[in-house]
Amino acid sequence: MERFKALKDADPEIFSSHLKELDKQNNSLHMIPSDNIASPAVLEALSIPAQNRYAEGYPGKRYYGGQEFIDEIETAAIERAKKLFGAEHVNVQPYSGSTANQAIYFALMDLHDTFLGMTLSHGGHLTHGHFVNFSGKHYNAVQYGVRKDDELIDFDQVRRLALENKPKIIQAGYTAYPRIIDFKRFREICDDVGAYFFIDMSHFAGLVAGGAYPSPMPFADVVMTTTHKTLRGPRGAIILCKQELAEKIDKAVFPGLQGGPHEHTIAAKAVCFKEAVEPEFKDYAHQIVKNCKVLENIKNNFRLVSGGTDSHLLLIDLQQKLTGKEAEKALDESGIIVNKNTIPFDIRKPFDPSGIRLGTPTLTSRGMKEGEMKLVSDLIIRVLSNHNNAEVKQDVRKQVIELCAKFPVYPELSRN
Ligand code: DSN
Repeated sequence: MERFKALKDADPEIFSSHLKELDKQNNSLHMIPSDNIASPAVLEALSIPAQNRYAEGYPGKRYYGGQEFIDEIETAAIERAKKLFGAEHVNVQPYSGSTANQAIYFALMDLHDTFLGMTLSHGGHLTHGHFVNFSGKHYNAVQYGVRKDDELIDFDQVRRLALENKPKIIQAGYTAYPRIIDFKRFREICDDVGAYFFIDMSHFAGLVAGGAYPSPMPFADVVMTTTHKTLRGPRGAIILCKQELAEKIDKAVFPGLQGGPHEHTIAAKAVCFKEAVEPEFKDYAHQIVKNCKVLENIKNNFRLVSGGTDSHLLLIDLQQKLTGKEAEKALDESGIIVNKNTIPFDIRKPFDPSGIRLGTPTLTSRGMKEGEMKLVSDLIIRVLSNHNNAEVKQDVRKQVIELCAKFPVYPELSRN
């Protein structure tokens, strides 16, 4: 059967947008570090008819009948995630990282309780306590950051804020921190003040699964990860925790926050966990980091926050030679997709900050290695150094298309 034939016939408008997006993914270098390319098996799982069912509750304890096969799917996802990460308990129902984080706070704190999280502009996330987000409005979110001199986590500040504020939770795990996090130091501070240690490993979970980044599991009380970033599964999230917190976490997810679980997405999560124990996934995870290390070349022309990377992402300080917004636009015009990003102690505003964030998960999933990354870093430097030069951008665009043609995205998908 022709792929997406029913969609093409029923809704040519959406089908056409889908084809254009597929072409964009194929003909550009996607370097937003939270993006990736899910496998065809994950995409297929997302379209199975399990999507038709309501299944409030958990396997064996549902509020609706006829759930034996839905239970099979969810139990497989739970068991596979437990094995993959060495977790005592896993909840696979969260719709997204934001609702998963909300569930964790809901489970472990009362309204207006205090927690410590990293400030957004130093690499945190809105749900780590930003004042515009529920996490900053419903709780007393005390924010820590990185040191000015080396842009690494300021553990003296974390300890001081923890002692002063006696938080219920200390949160670590970020969206724009290129370095390895010292989980042990956080654990020690948590123990000193009697706080739960919560790690949001969304960005690096695939690296953990593949052994390319230390596992937070031995140190954490609760860990959350989205399943679509380096883990390369469907959009969604899971919560992993110690058995003693299992009931609190499960009750917070359902009935606390969510309704019917998205069982087709849970099936796709199960597929992703199966893929992530394969030897090829280890190679992929290590290759992500190796590829990112090659991009450190960029530091010959632009300053890298913290001087480089140990992970899948880099943060470039454009040093006022151009703004983040200008850089994002110039790279986009050249076929390289990145996102503007604040840098620690940024003097500019988030909508046009001083930096850009980029990473290697998507290019690694396409099969690119160190040789291609050297070319990619040269192209990025060329565009950033000539961001107003249309000829340069056109030439880079041509080179990007040539490179992309060698590493097609979903070649098996019909374009008719
Ligand atoms: N929006 C994600 C990111 O880009 O890092 C975090 O949720």
